[in-house]
This record gives sequence, structure tokens and C-alpha cells, in this order.
Amino acid sequence: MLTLQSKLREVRAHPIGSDIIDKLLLLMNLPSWLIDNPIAGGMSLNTLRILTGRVVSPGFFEAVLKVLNSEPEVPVDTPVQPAPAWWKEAVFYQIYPLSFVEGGLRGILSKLDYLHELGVDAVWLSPVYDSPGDDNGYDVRDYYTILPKFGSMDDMDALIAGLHERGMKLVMDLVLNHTSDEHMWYQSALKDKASPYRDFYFFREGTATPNNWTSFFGGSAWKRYDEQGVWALHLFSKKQMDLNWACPELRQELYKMARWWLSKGVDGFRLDVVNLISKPGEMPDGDPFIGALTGYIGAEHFFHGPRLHEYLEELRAEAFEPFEAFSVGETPGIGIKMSRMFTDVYRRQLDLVFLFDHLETPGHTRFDDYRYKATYLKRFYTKHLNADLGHGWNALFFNNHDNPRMISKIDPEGQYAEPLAKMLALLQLTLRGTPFLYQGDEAAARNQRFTSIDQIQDVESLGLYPELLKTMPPEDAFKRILAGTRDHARAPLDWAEIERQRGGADSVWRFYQELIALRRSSQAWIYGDLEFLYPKDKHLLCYRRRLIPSGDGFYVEANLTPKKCASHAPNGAQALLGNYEGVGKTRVLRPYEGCIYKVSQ
Ligand code: TEU
Repeated sequence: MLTLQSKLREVRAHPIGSDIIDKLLLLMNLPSWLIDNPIAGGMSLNTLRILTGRVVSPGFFEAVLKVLNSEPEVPVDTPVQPAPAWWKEAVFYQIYPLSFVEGGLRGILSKLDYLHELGVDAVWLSPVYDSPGDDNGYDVRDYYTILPKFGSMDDMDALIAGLHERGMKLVMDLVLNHTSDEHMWYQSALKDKASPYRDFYFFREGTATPNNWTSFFGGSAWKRYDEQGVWALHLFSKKQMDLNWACPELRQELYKMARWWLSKGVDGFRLDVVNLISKPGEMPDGDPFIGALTGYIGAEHFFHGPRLHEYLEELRAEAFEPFEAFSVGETPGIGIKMSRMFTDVYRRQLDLVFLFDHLETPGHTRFDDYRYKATYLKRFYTKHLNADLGHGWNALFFNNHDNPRMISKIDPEGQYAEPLAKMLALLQLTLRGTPFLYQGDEAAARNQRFTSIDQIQDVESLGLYPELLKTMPPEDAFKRILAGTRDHARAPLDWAEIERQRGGADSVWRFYQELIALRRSSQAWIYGDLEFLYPKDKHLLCYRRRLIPSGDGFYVEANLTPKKCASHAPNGAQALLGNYEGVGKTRVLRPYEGCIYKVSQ
């Protein structure tokens, strides 16, 4: 049990403590030696509290201690050889059904040969369930029905069969933290105090707002119903009502639903904001300092809630294990150490999680209008992929439906769009972990050129904009929206461009196809060691992948800058693949050039 008398070093040794410290350093863009030195390490939290009294709110340390002490059991530190699994070997492709192709599920079905040709093994399908579409399907009205706009359950069955015929897998998006306010459970619960679904949600009576928590999409996290005299919790939009996992009947309903999908042949799930599912019933206020720092008041109470691990174990045991289903958790706010707590095989919770710390550089959040320096990727990967994974595994991605396109963040003008897109692809398919491509990555899709708030559709941006207007002029508010809006990634795919690249010789599309084929040609890319080289070179990311005893060994280097840089490729290594012509012919790497070599061990 950690207390105010505990030393900073002891907090650092705790996985949650370590991740919280890293997160704070990242948010404030402070170097880690500030904390990781003997003087700071030997300081008690109490001393630290006195020293930081002017900046940090009085309840901050207690709030952090509470989260830390909620997790006494931490993973054992014994590295093992990773056990083989299909999802470690697969290349995933995320489909956002609203903008992937016209024709909903039938449209997707018509593109399966396309995906197969690219080399994709598994599809993660964003929600296609019945929904009013307030958050494009992440507001589920009925988990058992397909939204008519996307098709029917027969179309879904055809999609599952079509994928399986091609040896591919299907992972559905499962939203278990909330439902739409139009879900039958919610409608019944709201209207009738005695409803069997009343306890499925967080209703609170009284006139005052139950606490100070804010919604991820702006404003209070509580919605008022004057007629019923109640408040209801929604961490996301006003139509996404949080589910109360403390209610055993709710959990059983959710497990039953997951089993129903698995019995149809679905191979696994991507679990939406799954680290948020446990909330303390007493609904304490959030600490203002943590709120100001993270942008979300209350986060310390739900980003790792009191019964989170218990729920995840139960979900796995009751719903996933009978089907040997795969699970990848979307876990905003957690770091590398906590990811091990979720994915350690002995804890039987999740197979994989998504970490987001590489999507912005230190000191920045998504809505900051800034240029992303790709050299940060070296620091990020060296730390994250070097860290002992325990029994866990990594997910490798640069894009999804919630983020502007990475190549536009690094190079807004698009001068290096093609080499950059290829370089990111090269890293994604040769580092250690499971790659998740997002639709459009294969054709170097870039951000949109929105010019006015009227063109924005994303519920998050539309919620944030009025909040921003309270403190800044409309031009500045729009700049922030433009920097971070999720609409960039949600524009319809440009199939004409994709077809052009598919037919072209040196296209980004072809490069993806070659990389996927290369990855498949050697198990060293999957289960091999990863060793980072030349740590002092700030511009080049260099690493070796080796599988002992198969004999395969590879050297990869990537120039993370738009300037020419000297190569470190070993003499005599055989160049296999690169994102420029004449790969490995000179000792100079061009802007964002990346090369893969075969080396003897
Ligand atoms: O996203 C959750 C999440 O935390 C963010 O990435 C999210 O985009 C938000 O901007 C936080 O500021 C998941 C889904 O991926 C997202 O599309 C949904 O809107 C959200 O959950 C709610 O279901």
C-alpha cells in the first residue's frame, strides 16, 4: 500500500505510477531525469506536495494514491518467448464503414479481393450496428441489428463467410462503455424508476449536478432530465449514455451479446474505450489540477476504475474464452506499463491494447496547430518497444478514425507525402508488433482542406468549438478544430486514386503490398528479437530483427527527417526494399528514406 510517506521511486516502481509520471512529463514536455534522479527519487510524496503546493491542487496526491492502491497485483517480471498466435502474425486493416465504400456491407464484400490482393489478413470493422448515428455508430441503439443503411444480417453473414473463404478474419467493434440514449434499455430505464434496466445506467436524483466531471466531447458529463428530475452520466456525447458495469445483470447481457456475435463466426473484438468501464458509484468530484492538465475533469476516477481488471477477467472468461476470441482494447490515457497489466497472458484479460502516446509529440494535444517532428518516433519506439513486454504484445499503427492523418501532421504541405507514407509503412511492418492499417493508408491519404466550421460533422469537434469560443476569437478556434478534427480521417476514400496506385509500379500501394509480402516471408519479422542501434543518432531510426535459430537477420534504417543523412548500413548487407529508387546504392539517405537489408547474424 502506497501512502504520502512513500518515496517517488516507489511510485515509479508501480506500473500505474510509472505511467502517470510519464504522462505528466509528456503533457508538460519535461525531461524524465527531473524525476528519475536519486534526489527526487528519495523524496516522499508529502515533501513533494509541500514543494509543489502552489501549482498542484491539495487533493492531487491523494487522488493518484487512490488509483495506485486499487491495483495491488502487478504482472510478474519474467520475460518469456512469445507464444504463437494468428493475431500476432496477421496484418489488420480498419474499415470505417461510413466512408470506406458505397453500398455498406455489400460494398465491403465487393472489396474483399482487393484487401486480399493487398495482403491483409484481418479486418477490424468499426460499428455497423443499428444506431441514430450521433457518433457514427459508437452510439449503439441495438447490438443485434445492422443499421439498414449498411445492410442486413444476411449481408453480415455473407461478409463473415466471404472473409473466411479467403482465409481472413473479422474483428467487430464492440462498444461496451455506453449505449445510445435511444437503446431500449435506456428508454425503459429513464421512463420507469422500477424498470429492470434502471440500474444499467448512472441516474442520480437531486437538483445539483452530481459532480464536476466533464464530457470528452465538451461540457458537463451529466445530462439533465427536468421531467424525471434526474441526471444521467455520459462521458461522450449527450446521446451516449454510460453503462453501469457494477450491475451484474448488465454484464450478463453484454456477455450474452458478445457470445451471440462470436457464435456467428466473428473472430474477435476491438473494445471501445474499454479502460473506462469501471466507475466509483459514489461519483466523487475530479481533481481540478488533473482536469486542467489532461483536459478532462474526473479522469482519475474512471481511466482505471476500481473494478476494471475484475470486469475484464470476467468478460474474457465468460464471453471470449469459450470461442478463443481475440480482443484488442482501445485504452486512451494508459502507458506502456499499464498495457502489460492488461495484456499479460497470466492475467487473462486482453490480448492487445492500443497506446496513443506516439500520436502527438510531447507538450502537444491533438487540437494544437503544430508540426509533428518525426524524430520523436525514435524516442517513442526505443522506449516502448525496448521495454520488456512481459507476456504482452504491441499494436503498430499511425492512423485510425479518431485522428488526423499522420503524414499531414508531419508534413502539412504534402511535399514529402509519398516517401513519408512509405517510410511509415516500412516501420509499421518491420517493427515488433501487430500492424493495424487504417483505410487510405495504402494510398497515402492526407488531411482534408476544410475552410469553415460548417463543413465539420464530427460530434467531438462540434462540441468543442463553442467551448473554445468562450476563450478565443473564431479564427483561432477554427484553427484548433482544423488541426484536430476527426473528420480528416472520415472523408470518403478516393477509389480512383487507389486504383491508379494499384496499377502503378512504384506507388505507395505497391510498397505496402511488397512490405506485407516481405513480412510474411520470414518469422523473424513476427517473433524475432528487436534491437535498436545507434541510439545517439537523432535523425535515423536503426534496428535489427533476428530470429535465432532460423538464421534470418535483417537491418532496417529510416531517416526521420526531411534532410539528407549518412547511412549506418553494414558493409556488404544485401538491400531488399526501400522507398526510393536505387535502394542501398549510396551511403546517403534521402528525405524520409527507409531501407531494409538482409544481414548475416
Ligand atoms: O474513442 C475514444 C477516445 O478516447 C478518443 O480517441 C476519442 O476520439 C476522443 O476524441 C477523445 O477525445 C472511441 C472511438 O474510437 C471514438 O470514435 C468514439 O467517439 C468514442 O470512443 C466514443 O465511443
